[in-house]
Amino acid sequence: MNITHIEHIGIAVKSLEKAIPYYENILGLKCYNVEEVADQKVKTAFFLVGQTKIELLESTDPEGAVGKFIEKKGEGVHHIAFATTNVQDSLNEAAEKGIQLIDKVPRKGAEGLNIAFLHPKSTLGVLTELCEKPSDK
Ligand code: CMX
Repeated sequence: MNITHIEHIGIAVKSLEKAIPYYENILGLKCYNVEEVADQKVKTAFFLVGQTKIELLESTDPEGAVGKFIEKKGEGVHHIAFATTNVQDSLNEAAEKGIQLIDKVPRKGAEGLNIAFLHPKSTLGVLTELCEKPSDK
């Protein structure tokens, strides 16, 4: 699949306003970007830890993926995102190996990345995102 590193860990929170101070004041990280991703029905906040980001996710719609997740499971780790050199190739490979895809083709995610998700029912319960910087191609 050509996975290079963990791009980010997505964490569902009820409120960015309440969650950001924990990451800044207790963990000592700096929130460097807050961005709404309308397509995904979330508002996101990013922190950099080495090469990996923490992405906090606040739902903007109770019927969205994060809204439903918080309603069912509460706050917590929502997904892991792996950086790959080519998301479409990785999706094709996963599909060939019998993994259920949520996205058959990449779409635009936060920070301009090309992203796609694998279904948690075929990835041992972990919602898995594959992502790629457009310039990586
Ligand atoms: N991790 C693990 N399991 C999850 C999950 C998650 N994040 N979200 C849902 N599930 C499980 C549920 O617990 C449920 O399991 P059971 O059937 O055993 O109860 C099952 O998946 C179905 O869940 P659901 O609440 O009925 O939700 P849907 O089937 O409508 O959608 C999913 C589930 C994964 C297809 C949907 O959340 C999705 O498309 N996710 C990808 C997009 C996304 O998460 N976007 C937000 C982040 C965007 C960003 O990072 O910018």
